[in-house]
Amino acid sequence: MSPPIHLIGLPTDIHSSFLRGAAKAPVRIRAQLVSDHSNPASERGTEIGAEIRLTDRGDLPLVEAPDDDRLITEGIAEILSQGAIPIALGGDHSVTYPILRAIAVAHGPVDILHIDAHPDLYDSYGGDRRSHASPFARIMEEGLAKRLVQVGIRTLNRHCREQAERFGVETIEARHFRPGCVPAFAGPLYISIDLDGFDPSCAPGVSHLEPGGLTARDVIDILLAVDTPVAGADVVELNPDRDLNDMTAMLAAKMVKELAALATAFPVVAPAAAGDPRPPLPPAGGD
Ligand SMILES: [Mn+2]
Repeated sequence: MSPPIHLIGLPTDIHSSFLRGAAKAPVRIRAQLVSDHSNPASERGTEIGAEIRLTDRGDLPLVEAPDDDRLITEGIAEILSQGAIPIALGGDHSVTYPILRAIAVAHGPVDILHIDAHPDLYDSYGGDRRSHASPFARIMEEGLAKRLVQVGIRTLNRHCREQAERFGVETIEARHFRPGCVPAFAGPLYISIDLDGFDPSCAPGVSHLEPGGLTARDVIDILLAVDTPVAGADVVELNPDRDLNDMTAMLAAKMVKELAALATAFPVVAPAAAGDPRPPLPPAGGD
C-alpha cells in the first residue's frame, strides 16, 4: 500500500520581506481542499480518501522566533519517522530550508523541482540571511540538494545569476518555458511550489505579483509528467489578504491534491523502513 501523505501547516511570516499575509495561508488552503466547490479527484485519476491517504496534522505552533526552524525540522522528521510523506503548507518560502534539513537526514541530498518567479538565491536580503528570498542559497551551501531545477523564473538580477552559476542551479526561465522542457529526475524528489511562480492572472493572492508567469495548466502538466519517487513537497507564499474570491487558495489546494496524488503514485522508500540512519546535521546556517 502507498504511504500516507501528511499535511502540515507552517503559519509564519517571519522572513517575509515586503508584505505580511503568508502566515494566514494554511487555514485557507485547507478550507478549499474540503470545499464542496470541487471533489476529491486528482487529475491522475486517484482520489483523496480512496487511493490517496491524506491526513491533516494541523499547524505547527510557530511563534516567529528563531527557534521556529527547529520546530519545523523536528515536525517534518516526525512525519518521516512514521513512514509518511510530508506536504507542508506555508508560510513564507523561508520554511523550505528547515524542511529540507529533515528531508536530507532521512534521504540524503535530494533532487529539487522548484516552481517560482524568483530564484530565492540571495546570499542575504534586507540584511536577513534567512529571508524568504534566500532559502535555496542556504540549501545549496549545506549540500541538501544534489540537483536544483527552477522553473518559471523571471526576476534574475546579476547577483542571483552569479549565485545560480556558483551552485550549479538549472534555471528554466519563464521566457524559455515550453511544455515538456522540465527534465526527468533520478530522485528522491522534493517539490517546492511558490504560488508567485504562476502568472498573477491565475494567482493574484501573493505578496510579489510578477507578470509573465506559468499557467495553472503548465504546472499541473509538469506534475503529471513526473515519474520519480517523491520525498516531500511544499506550497508556499499564498497571501490571503491579496486574494480574489479565494482563487489562489483554490489553486494552492489543487496543487496539494496533485502533489498528494503524485507522491501516492511514486512514493519514496520510507526512511523508517530503509534502516539507513544518517549522521546528525551540522548547526543551521543563516543565523
Ligand atoms: Mn517567489
